Amino acid sequence: MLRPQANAIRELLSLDGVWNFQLAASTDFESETTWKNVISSKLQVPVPASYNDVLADDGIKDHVGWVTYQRFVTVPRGWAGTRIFIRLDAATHQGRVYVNDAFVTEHVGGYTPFEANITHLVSAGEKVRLTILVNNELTWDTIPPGKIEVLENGKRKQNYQHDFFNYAGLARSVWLYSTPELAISDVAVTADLVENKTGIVNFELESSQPLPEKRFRVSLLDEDEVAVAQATGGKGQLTVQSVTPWAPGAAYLYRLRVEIVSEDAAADIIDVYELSIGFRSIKVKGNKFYINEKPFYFTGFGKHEDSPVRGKGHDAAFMIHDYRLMKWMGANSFRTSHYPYAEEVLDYADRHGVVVIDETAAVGLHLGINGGIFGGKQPPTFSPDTINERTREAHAQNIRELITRDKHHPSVVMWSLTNEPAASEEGAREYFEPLVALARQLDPHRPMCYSNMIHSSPDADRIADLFDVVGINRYYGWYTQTGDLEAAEIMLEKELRGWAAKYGQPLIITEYGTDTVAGLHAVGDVPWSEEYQCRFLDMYHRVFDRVDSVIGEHVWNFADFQCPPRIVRVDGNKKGVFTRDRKPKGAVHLLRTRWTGEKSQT
Ligand code: BDP
Repeated sequence: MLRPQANAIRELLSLDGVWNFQLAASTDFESETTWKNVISSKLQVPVPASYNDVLADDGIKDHVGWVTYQRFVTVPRGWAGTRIFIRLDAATHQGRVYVNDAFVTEHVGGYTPFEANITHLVSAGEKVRLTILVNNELTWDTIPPGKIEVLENGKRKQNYQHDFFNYAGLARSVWLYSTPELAISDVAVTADLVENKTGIVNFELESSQPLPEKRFRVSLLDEDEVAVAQATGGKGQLTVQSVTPWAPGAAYLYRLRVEIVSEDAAADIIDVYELSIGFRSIKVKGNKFYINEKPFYFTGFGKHEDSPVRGKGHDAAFMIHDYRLMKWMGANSFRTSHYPYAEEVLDYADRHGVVVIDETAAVGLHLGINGGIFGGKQPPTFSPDTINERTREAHAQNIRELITRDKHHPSVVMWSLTNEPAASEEGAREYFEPLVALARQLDPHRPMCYSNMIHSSPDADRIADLFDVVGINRYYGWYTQTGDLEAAEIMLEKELRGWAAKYGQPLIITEYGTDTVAGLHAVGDVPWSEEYQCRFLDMYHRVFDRVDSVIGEHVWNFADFQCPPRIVRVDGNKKGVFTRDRKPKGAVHLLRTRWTGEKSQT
């Protein structure tokens, strides 16, 4: 599936804006008439945005089940004779699409795109009714998993193990687009950097109808629009002897231009599609991570797609602001914790040389993590009644969709297949082994990692050796040894040395941080104060600098973010070094000094 684009041949119509909205009454789609009715404009919501916080209504915010989005759109008159598609960049967590009265497609998985050819259902110049049903339910069959509980008052409540609010709806763009009848339907491409100077592109094209080789034309353009390599055919290789590499902080992008030309292979272009690529090499060797043959040390954050009012709605202003703040602090990288982010986020990282660890939505595969949710003794995580084969199939689908979607981005240097699973429980290895194998088959080039939690000590963990890099989320000095950084320092160092000794892989600290209330100051080690956050980070940095296998540090979190109501959270998780509206806490200056070497004004 190709991401839609507008160019001389293809057209793209954004359906972002205000849609009519209502809670859906039923899940019985055979008899349900929700999508056949015209929905009133009494309630309206913006797209892209999570709907939860926008309407200031708890009944909507906490609704468990389906909601309906609807709008009318006129198919452009000039699209006669083209193929017409509807594409959703995401529907969280399940979407069903209808054009007028006809069901078109459905998709489960809240953070990856899907589309459908609707040419047979619409005519150019015609006004059509688009209805999108979106479901926010999480079950043992979904990634992330969850469980719905029916309360005493009959209300349905969504429970889940992960620590961020279950925002839902159409948080990314919706598009109509056109392609010619005879079109490029897929472009698989890899870009390798050999010996730090030769660029090799392998490509494989698919078209909507079988075509002779001579009808495909491929060229590679540099940033000055100069064609540096060309080929004919649907499958092949381009070699560029001396390329400008893509490097962290020094991005250089080439454009792969793919064309279908007319039958006589003359200048007539029937279809064209362009993709940005970059040449860089990645390697894990010993306990180091190399980009373009140089050891790379990750500095940055675990992030969230989260902002006030719009929830997980993609917002270009917040995105660019976050990137600028990270650059100012000397952060060279981040992890898309805990799900695939909007594709625009990766485009920006490609363009600006930011390094990305790209994570699946497999978070919360650990039933022991949230004591209390299910009451009493926790059930085992991996069992036929909890995380089971169907969960694993959903996880596999998420891996397939993530890798297919993001494989061509030079900014993505590693896949993170899961966050904080029950890696020390029985069944963990059986669950993960085939998933790691699948990911390696889909992308034999990039390293794989996962982020583990405190229960998975080097002795207890059953899966770390399946991965190339071990991601470590640790909170000594916060959840344990609270307020005692001296004791925490000993524990942290002991554990990191344990990991280094056991497998010899590189270790990246994918989470460390403290909840911090902006403006709370204290002398001494007082948890929740800005000073404590600084002293905690400082202590961790001392330890990282002493352990050779540590190849990076991602503070948890870039900014405060919203969570479900819980007594350990005060209007959300406050571990950001920025507040939710991106005001700095004291820790940003400490990090800036460490990561840039410059003293920042406090
Ligand atoms: C880890 C999770 C992360 C949480 C964080 C925390 O990976 O999602 O927000 O801890 O507790 O367990 O703040």
